[in-house]
Amino acid sequence: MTDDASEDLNLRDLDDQELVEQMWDDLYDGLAEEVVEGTNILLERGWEPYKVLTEALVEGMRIVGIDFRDGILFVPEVLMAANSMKAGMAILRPLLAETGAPPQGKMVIGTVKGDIHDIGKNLVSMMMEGAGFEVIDIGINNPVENYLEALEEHQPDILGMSALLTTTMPYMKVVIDTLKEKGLRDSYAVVVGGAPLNEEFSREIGADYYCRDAAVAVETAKEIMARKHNQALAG
Ligand code: B1M
Repeated sequence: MTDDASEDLNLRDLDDQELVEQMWDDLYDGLAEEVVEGTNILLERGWEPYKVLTEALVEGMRIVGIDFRDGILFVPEVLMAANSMKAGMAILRPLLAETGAPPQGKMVIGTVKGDIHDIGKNLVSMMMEGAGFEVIDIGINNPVENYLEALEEHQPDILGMSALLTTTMPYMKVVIDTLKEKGLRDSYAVVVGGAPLNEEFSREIGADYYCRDAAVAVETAKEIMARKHNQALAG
């Protein structure tokens, strides 16, 4: 989509809606510098970081996802789009973490074995940090051993797992079953998420909560902590 006209384009000349649409194009084209510039301009114009995240970046990636599905975009292009999205997210991360929310609880989070998608997981981590949670992010492609190690080391309140592929989402059950075998299942609230998941799947594999997006993950995590405090008071 890059041409001479877009190279000459001054993003500051665009109104908010035009700028957001241009950012969708720039994300699609993998133009990280432009996505960063657009992110900064929207923030300068008083946009809340969460609004920039959802309306400019997440929506841009949704559009990329459609053309990836339809065979119009391929892995290398999508990887560039993902890197552009990450560049924009890097600007927003400290702003979202800076909310001054009181300390809440601790979460270990990771993408399951066989799966290297991490944008959604990173977004959940960012939003959770912003809500006052300590987040230990163990990255992508995690076998059950990695989860067990992190749980033992950090003793979190919540275990979060992310999966973006229909072929990798069943691995969440492997982790949950292993926790059961080791008598550890009840020590953690298990929260799962990722585009191909749903409530029913979450119930089937024995997770405690399915969250459709990062905002729901934060609300759910707060609920988990409130319940835990109430139980501690009652006990
Ligand atoms: Co992939 N990919 N990809 N990909 N990719 C999908 C997932 C796909 C749906 C695209 C498509 O065909 N339409 C498809 C899966 C189809 C399926 O399983 N049925 C697919 C495929 C097929 C593949 C490959 C197999 C392609 C290939 O190699 N031929 C390959 C697999 C690699 C692997 O993992 N082993 C692959 C590779 C890649 C890239 C590396 C190029 C890149 C990933 C880069 C990266 O993550 N660093 C990539 C991308 C970017 C996508 C799409 C386009 C976008 C994903 C994304 O980042 N979305 C995706 C299309 C789609 O999802 N529609 C696609 C934005 C992000 C904010 O949303 O991750 O859904 P999402 O997170 C959301 C919620 O799901 C939720 O909160 C977030 C929003 O707030 N959430 C949680 C997520 N985790 C959560 C955890 C929680 C709570 C909520 O609690 C713990």
